[in-house]
Amino acid sequence: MSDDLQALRAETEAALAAAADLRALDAVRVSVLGKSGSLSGHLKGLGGVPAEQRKERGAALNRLKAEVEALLEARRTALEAEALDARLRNERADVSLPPRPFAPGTAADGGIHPINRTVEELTAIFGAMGFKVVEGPDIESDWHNFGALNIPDHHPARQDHDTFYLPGTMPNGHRTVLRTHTSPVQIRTMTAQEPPIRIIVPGRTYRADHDATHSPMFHQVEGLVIDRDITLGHLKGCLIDFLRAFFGIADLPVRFRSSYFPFTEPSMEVDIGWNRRTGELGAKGDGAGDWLEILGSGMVHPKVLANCGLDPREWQGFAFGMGIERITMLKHGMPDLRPFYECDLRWLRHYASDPIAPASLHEGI
Ligand code: 2NL
Repeated sequence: MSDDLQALRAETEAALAAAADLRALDAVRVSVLGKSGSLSGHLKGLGGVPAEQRKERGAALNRLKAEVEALLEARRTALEAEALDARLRNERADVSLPPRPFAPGTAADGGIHPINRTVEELTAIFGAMGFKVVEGPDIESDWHNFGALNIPDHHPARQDHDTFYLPGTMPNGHRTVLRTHTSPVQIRTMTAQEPPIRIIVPGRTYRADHDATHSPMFHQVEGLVIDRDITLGHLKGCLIDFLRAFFGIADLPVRFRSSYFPFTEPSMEVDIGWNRRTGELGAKGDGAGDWLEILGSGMVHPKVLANCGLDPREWQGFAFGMGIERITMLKHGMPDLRPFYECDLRWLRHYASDPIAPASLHEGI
């Protein structure tokens, strides 16, 4: 390469190294490769080069041009990375900013729906006991919803549940239903993973029923514990602790009453103490004390375990289920379930909870 081109390359390299930001870099590009740039000047001057040197000179200029373009690109990449590093160092979210003020006269400017609040509370309480949350599909096969749970084809429970059957079948021939409880998610969990299992399953469920205390879409939470040595004692301790934490009443009376479900044996319904006259939950005292049914539970039926591929001689456990609307209504003294889904802003503002204060055990829920 001729001396003048070597000098041009050295100058360009020095200018590139000195370019401290992308604007300076662009100025270097224009001064070398721009219309009246130094390299462009040499290219234009090719016509005046003696014919025998022109070919070689032209090739050298083109090589230099490619070299300069590569150097520019490399410097650009380096400067962009530096600029990003600097932004990441300097830009921080200001977490001290105050929240948006509530609209005058309202309890909350966007709040947590009481159903979701109850799910948050359940998750906090059972989470502290080592349970994990699992979810599953609303549209289920009748095997996961009924068959695996020891509810055979013509069992009255299939009618009791007022099931919404959907048109068509699954590829394996099973009928499709809107799940009538969240148990199919536990069936899927037991089928898919080895015990120990300790899960709660909150979610939407569907039954063809509609009045002041029933909605065709409602919410349930079920729990499942499977291990080698789980007993009825574990079931009772777990549910007593849960009910007292959820209702915030340390001495809430809890009663276990024998019952029947096809998927548990033995089965027990669980009642809590309340005052029928005032609707108040808690210890009985003034003679108006009564029991209120709150949830269902039992030891998982050996047939259900076997249906999920678990050997009932090796594994056992307990399960329970309850309605989320029902426990939410009881906790807050709500008389009617329909407003949960009516989106009346006055009702929502009254019952919504603060989105910035999530449920936690520290609040004594
Ligand atoms: C109720 C009763 C209950 C269960 C749900 C369950 C699930 C599996 C196996 C065994 Cl996979 N049991 N769930 C057990 C007992 C009662 O719910 O009254 N719910 C509102």
